[in-house]
Amino acid sequence: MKKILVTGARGQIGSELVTKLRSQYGTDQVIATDIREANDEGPFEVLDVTNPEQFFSVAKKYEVDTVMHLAALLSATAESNPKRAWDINMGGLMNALEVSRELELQFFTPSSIGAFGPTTPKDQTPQDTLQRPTTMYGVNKVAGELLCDYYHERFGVDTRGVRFPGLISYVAPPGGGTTDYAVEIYYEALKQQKYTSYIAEGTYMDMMYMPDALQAIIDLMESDPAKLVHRNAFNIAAISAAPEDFAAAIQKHIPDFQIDYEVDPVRQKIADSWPNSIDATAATVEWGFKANYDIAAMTKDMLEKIKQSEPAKS
Ligand code: VAH
Repeated sequence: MKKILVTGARGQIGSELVTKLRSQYGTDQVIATDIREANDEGPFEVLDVTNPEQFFSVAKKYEVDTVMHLAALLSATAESNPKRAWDINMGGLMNALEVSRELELQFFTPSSIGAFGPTTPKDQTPQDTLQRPTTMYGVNKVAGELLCDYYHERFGVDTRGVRFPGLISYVAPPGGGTTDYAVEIYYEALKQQKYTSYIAEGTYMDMMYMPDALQAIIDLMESDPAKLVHRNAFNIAAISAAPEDFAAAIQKHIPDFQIDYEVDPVRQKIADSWPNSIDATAATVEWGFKANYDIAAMTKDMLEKIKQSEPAKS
């Protein structure tokens, strides 16, 4: 029976991943951890992933067999404090890998389209290609991909991971990401029928609805390891879109919705360094990856779910 420790459990991915894992494997089989205390219906521990002793003792206490390591600073926050980002993103990852090695645990951590840079082919970015990111977040992601490969080759740790696009969800808002606009736009559309985008018109990035992201994690972790040629950095993709594409999808439900632009140069520079779209063939061939939500289906569901969760405000 799987017993899973999740770090960053109060984050955008973690908050929904814990719920989905508990529905699949049982509440007591999933230990949620985060740097901040939480009221949680299942097992929860405060865990600072940069503290190796604390990390080891929590994993040992619950006798977990899997670590899903999500605790990290995202791209925009990392650019504002690169040294702290290195310490958390790389120090935390090393501790997670060391615990997984010592306790012989299966391991998942996400990479990102942020692992690519301005010299990477921008359209249908290949699975194996040039990776020279120009952000601290991207440096962390490339180094993380290589470190996870190393722990598999050198120590036999069953490490696995995907390169996530920008993730869109309605449960826990993202914090400090470049793609956060694609979440904010839905809330603003319902609140005031308009949104001022900090990312310029015509800026394409790969995006994905959270349900597809969560299913991808479970499918990869349950897949036959003998079929995995790549392990820690599978490109996965669903929706290549620019701000005006979100606006057009929203206008099908809120005809008066308007978008305008006040570009944030820092986050625009990050977005411009990332691909317009990525090729997910390897994930489909090696473990059957498939996205179910396109921008129309995601928009319909996002607007409905936000209305249900915030009836008074929207
Ligand atoms: C960010 N949402 O914007 C994250 C993600 C691909 C983007 O890594 O930093």
